[in-house]
Amino acid sequence: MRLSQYFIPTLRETPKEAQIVSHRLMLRAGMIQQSSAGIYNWLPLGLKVMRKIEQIVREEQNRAGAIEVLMPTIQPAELWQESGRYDDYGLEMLRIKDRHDRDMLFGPTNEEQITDIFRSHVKSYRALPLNLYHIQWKFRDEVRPRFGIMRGREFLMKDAYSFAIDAEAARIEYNKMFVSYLLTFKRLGLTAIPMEADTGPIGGDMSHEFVILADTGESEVYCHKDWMNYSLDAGEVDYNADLQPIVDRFTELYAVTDEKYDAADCPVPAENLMTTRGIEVGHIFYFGSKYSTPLGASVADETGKQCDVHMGSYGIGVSRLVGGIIEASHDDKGIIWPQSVAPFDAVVINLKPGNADCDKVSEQLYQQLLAAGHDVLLDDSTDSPGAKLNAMDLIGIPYQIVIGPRGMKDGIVEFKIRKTGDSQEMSPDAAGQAVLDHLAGQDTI
Ligand code: 5CA
Repeated sequence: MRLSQYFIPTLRETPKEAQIVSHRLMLRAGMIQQSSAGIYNWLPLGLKVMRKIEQIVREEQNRAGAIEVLMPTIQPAELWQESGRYDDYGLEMLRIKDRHDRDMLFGPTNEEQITDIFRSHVKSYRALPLNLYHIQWKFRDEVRPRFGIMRGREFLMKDAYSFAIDAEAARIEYNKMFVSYLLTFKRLGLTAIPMEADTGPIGGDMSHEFVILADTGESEVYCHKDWMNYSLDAGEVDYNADLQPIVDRFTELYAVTDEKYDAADCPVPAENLMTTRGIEVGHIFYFGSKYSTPLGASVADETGKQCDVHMGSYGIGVSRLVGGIIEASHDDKGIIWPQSVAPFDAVVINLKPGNADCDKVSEQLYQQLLAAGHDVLLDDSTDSPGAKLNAMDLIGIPYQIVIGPRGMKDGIVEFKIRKTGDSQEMSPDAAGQAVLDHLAGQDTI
């Protein structure tokens, strides 16, 4: 992509309304623009990152055996009246009337809708277990939308719903999602800690919040400091095997959100306890037959007896993650994208468009990286060199090749790694190769 033909409306000034770094940087990098309180336009760069996150989430859901569907954003009120949540959900639910005066709503979550799909089609235990998910916009009329897309009113969520014949089979489904979340967040360059949490309006008696640590997080969290050394490799996971040992390993260390914290019975001595703030990027729930009983989602078991199915639901805040990753990975110059979600793999910065040597070498490098299958940005804009370099540091593409007239006299360009700031002068060929080598290494931050 040539910057001169693209749309990245960066801002020089720091927007006053933005209180946290990810919101400031997203506005300054031209990723989003507010439409109304808690509702945002996604501009090209923001959309690209969100789509990459969405794709990683999708791949990991599929790998864990969940099956993608797409439910509508607008749901009929009747389903929520059946479950009893139509009144309970209160002012957070955006209620709409259609032209026939029918009560509709913009879905804040989809337990009822998915249970309706299930009860219409599944009648026997033989079809179980089943896990269906979608990635769809939600609306919650939050009292205090804030921090940009981190607590929006409209936001993109991946929500999966599992159906199983009994509590034991449901736990197996819960464990698959638990483990897939660890792998998903790792691919996004994040350490997300599963914490015991309250279930809120979704309900149920077992739940874990997946929290990334950041000073600007909304909730206070308490966890054992050894947590930071825990990590799971994809190679360790076999979704057909018993995942309980992995879940046990990742729940044996103390980690709770503030609603569950009680200083009096905290088992971790003060010197080993981290009290910090966190951002909830995912939340998983097991709630048995809370929805299947009122909505009549039952199947015949092996003996022919009708049983209400045991359900769980599993959310990931896809749009929130864009901000969450920035909170976890930035410096005073701007964003530092992990390679897995970077809006472009690399940028070729031509400091002096119009200079024949700079144009020729920039174009060659751009074409070489494109031909190797990479998504590359060519900065061919006519801003001053200083403004260009600042803007590219701000938007945080992992690798830069900088081509300027001074270097061109000696046949050299600069290869720079955004994360470390390391830069080296070298021939254009060597710089092209350096980018290819780094991209092949799949560095994650
Ligand atoms: N039905 C369940 C699981 S599918 C559910 O709705 N869970 S939730 O309420 O915890 O939301 C799932 C995830 O969506 C949260 O972990 C969070 O990452 C994200 N999320 C929730 N509210 C917002 C919001 N207002 N803005 C951005 N992301 C949000």
